[in-house]
Amino acid sequence: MVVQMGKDSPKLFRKIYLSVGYLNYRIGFWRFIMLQGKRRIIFIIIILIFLNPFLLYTKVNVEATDVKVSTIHSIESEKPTIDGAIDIDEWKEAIPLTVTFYDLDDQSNTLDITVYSLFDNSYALYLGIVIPLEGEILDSFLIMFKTNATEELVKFELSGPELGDGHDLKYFDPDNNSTEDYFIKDGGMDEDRYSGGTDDGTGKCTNDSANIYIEMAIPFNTGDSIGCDIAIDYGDSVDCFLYAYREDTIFSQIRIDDEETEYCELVIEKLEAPVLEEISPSIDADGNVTLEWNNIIQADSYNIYRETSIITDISELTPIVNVVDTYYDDSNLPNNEIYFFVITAVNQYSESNPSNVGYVTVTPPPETVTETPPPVTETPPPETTTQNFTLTTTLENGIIFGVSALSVGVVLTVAVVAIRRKRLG
Ligand SMILES: [Ca+2]
Ligand SMILES: [Ca+2]
Ligand SMILES: [Ca+2]
Repeated sequence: MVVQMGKDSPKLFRKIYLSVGYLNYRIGFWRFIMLQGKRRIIFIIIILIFLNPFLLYTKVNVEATDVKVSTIHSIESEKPTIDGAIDIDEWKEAIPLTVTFYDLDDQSNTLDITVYSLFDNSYALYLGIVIPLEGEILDSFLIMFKTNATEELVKFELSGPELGDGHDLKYFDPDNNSTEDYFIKDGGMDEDRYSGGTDDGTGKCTNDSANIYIEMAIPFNTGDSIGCDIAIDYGDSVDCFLYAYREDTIFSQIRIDDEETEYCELVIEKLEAPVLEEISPSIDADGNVTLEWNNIIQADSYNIYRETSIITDISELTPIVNVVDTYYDDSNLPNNEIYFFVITAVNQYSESNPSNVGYVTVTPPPETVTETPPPVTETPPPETTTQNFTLTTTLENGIIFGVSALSVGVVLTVAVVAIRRKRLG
């Protein structure tokens, strides 16, 4: 079932059909194939004339018209009660963001709404919306999430802006005081539950004389592959485009004069997991090791987990210690074990995913044999003398050598050889 948005004002988001020029182009193409020579050239000219609207059509489709203007920081918190009352206590962690809406017909007429966002550990996203009423009645509030990466949030067609196909859309209806789950199909809104999907998300509103207050809860991931729902996780972000019908006025993030669409990036600000540095040395001899990791901006402290088997899940583990610094000296670890460590970042609301696993082997150093070194006897260097003197010796054959003291060893050897030769002879 395709539903037109607003009461009876479908002019903004009505389905556009292909231009006449485009159809002419398609027909002309086949004719062109069958033509020859001069008639073909004439036909090219005719086709170019007909193509003109098509070229315009193409041009407006390829231009980037989505412009990010702000970030909705979704903060981890306790779950707010979705009753339409934006209670200060339940939304105290949220960071209020002002989003400017522009009257589609008179862009100088703007409306500033306030957006809050939280999430909790049940994988649900919460939105708090405050829309000034200024004496009027809100007909609907809509938030469209970009769930088709290849489609712009809003396209500017010849007939005007049109929602991009395949995006998830949560529609808040004050009359029924409920949220309905849609997606964009052929430029129109199609309800998930009528297209084989499931109706996901809840919402409630209250109002006073000044504002309407809306609270919505949206699952991170519905598993609904037909209704084009968001599928996000901690740390993810998703682009979204907001708009509202207040009485007969369409207020949206569309900048009609510039053919642009402002949008917000919504970030699920889950605490980032620290990165544990490699433990050095990886074989430790004294059982004292130092762990170091990076600083996580939103963390108040860090949990340290240590096990003697590899850590794949910390849900059943108890940290050995919680520290505020980005290092820890673990000491007196018993010998002959491998120790595995992971670190998590912690703040008031949450604990990050575990870091990478660091490990160290603690083993005593090999026994050292204490050998007694031999006594060192220092021999004083021989005195060198420069005084020459003559050694005279008388050998058996009567040869007399006269040598200097510096060459006496050589000469004595020569002398012995001489004696042996004499005996052999
Ligand atoms: Ca509430
Ligand atoms: Ca759905
Ligand atoms: Ca949907």
